[in-house]
Amino acid sequence: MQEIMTRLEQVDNLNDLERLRVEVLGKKGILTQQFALLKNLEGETKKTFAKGLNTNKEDFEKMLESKRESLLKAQMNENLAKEVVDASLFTALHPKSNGHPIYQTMDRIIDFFVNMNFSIQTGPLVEDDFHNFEALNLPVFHPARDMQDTFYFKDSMLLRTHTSPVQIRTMQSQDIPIRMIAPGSVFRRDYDLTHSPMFHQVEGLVVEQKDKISFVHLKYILEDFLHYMFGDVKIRFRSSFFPFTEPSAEVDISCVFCGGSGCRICSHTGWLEVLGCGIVNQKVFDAVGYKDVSGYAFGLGVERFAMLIHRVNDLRSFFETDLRVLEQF
Ligand code: 2U9
Repeated sequence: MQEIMTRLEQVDNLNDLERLRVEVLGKKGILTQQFALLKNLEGETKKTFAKGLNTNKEDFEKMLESKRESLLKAQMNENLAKEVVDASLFTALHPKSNGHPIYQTMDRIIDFFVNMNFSIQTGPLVEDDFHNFEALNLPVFHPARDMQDTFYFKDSMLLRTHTSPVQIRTMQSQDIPIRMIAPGSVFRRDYDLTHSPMFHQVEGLVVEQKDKISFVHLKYILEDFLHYMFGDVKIRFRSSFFPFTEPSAEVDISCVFCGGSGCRICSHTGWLEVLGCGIVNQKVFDAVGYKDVSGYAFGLGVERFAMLIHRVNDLRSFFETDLRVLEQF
């Protein structure tokens, strides 16, 4: 028995432990065979022998169990060491993102208007003809519809070509005063250095009682906004035309590349166009059932802003998801 206990002590894996258990306690095991001998004995001899055997069995089983436990523990530790996860590895290989340059720009634009007490409104990307065109004074045969090439679905639904339908929906569901911006993606059939079929706009709308809004309010907020975005630039308002505003203007800043002296990027004019705006056309208010109100509106393309801020000359580099490009922002 001493020899068995010594061997048990030396076992260093679970397989050998099970083999030794069978060798001792199995059907033909050493102890099992000794227990079988009891039937040939009688009286005191049998009692003494049985007692000795039981003690041996108990000792063996006790030690077997504690050995099994320590071997299991060792094996678990070994497995844990092999499966260890280095939680610092991911961050080391993937530095924290600054966010996509388009969204960085969009966030900065939104920050300005939120500080100016504008609310943020959103709406569906798939729109109907009324909200995207009709209500904005672009009726079915209006030539202005040709200004934008539109993605149409079979059932006369379309991908919104501007975020303006959000303003229409907001006016349909809320009363004045309205003081909102609509940031989001829009879709037009266009693709070149400065046009992408999907791009982002931020449009704004302020509506109050009749005669409470004039071009001065619009001019003040847009000048403040453009200085916030581009720093110390010159700003000029140029008369223009949009079906949804009357009067309308386009807004230029002095060229951020040449400082206004004229270069290839500003076509030697010294000016860059960055915004469109105007006093909301009365026909738009008629379409949503607003009476005795006045308002101003503006719109801008976020990609154009990001290109000017980061001095990128091909807008497609924003959408090619090339980390070597995106990591530079
Ligand atoms: C309502 C009433 C008026 C939004 C406006 C512009 C002028 C404009 C362009 C800028 C660059 C579109 O992304 S771009 O190509 N936008 O020039 N947008 S006024 O006027 C509205 C909108 C909604 C109900």
